Amino acid sequence: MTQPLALTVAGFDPSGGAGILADIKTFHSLDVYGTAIITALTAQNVNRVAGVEPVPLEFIEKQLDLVIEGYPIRYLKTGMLYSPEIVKLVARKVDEYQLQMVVDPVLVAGSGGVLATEGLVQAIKEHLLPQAVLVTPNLQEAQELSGISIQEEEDAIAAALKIGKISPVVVTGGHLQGRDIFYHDKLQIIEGELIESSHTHGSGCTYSAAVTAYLSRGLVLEEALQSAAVLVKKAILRGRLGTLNQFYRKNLQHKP
Ligand code: PXL
Repeated sequence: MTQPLALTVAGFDPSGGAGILADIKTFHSLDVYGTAIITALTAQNVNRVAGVEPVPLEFIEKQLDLVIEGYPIRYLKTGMLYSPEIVKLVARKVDEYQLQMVVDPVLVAGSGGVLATEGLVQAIKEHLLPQAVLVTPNLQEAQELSGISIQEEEDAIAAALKIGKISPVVVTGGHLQGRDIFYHDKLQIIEGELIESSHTHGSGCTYSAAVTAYLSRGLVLEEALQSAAVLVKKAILRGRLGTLNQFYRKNLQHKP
């Protein structure tokens, strides 16, 4: 079998825990060849975001065209897209090249630093979600996308049902006893356990990258979600420096 490929379109977090670096480490650990397009540079560590420099739109487009011209990419994931303009560009390219897209609707960093500009949530809903094979909000992102305030599991289910009208969705566990709520035609609870850890910076990126990698390896959506949840749990347990540790090729044991 030739090595599967995937593309991430996301921001650069120099701390190495989240963003493009987390995505590429995760792809690599699952033996998926990773390609990457940076939407914005950030200056941050696990405690704070000190700056964001978006890449010019025309240059993002040029990179996308060249990667897709050079490689048979079928699956991509999006992370920090930062502005409605970048969202619209990615949506146009996904349509043009008929790509299968997993959307991680990144709005803020683990530290609370803002990674989005005005109108991002609306642009994601309008332009990206109708084309997505999956959207992977955490509780806060699910709240923003649905407009439903989430205090307990019932609220997260209501948010999943609402977002699920536009795209298959998994609302990731975090604070809901570690369970993930998946809605695609029907509701499914993906059991997990809540892990108390301070090494969670980048867990959303790693999860959505793992789902994308498993899909590119040929798993169906539900299997990809289950496998990604197991991987992220292990990565959190092995965390270092306030971030996850994707433990590279040792992850090959997760390979189906
Ligand atoms: O985890 C969300 C995220 C995504 N993308 C970038 C980030 C972060 C969190 O810090 O820095 C670039």
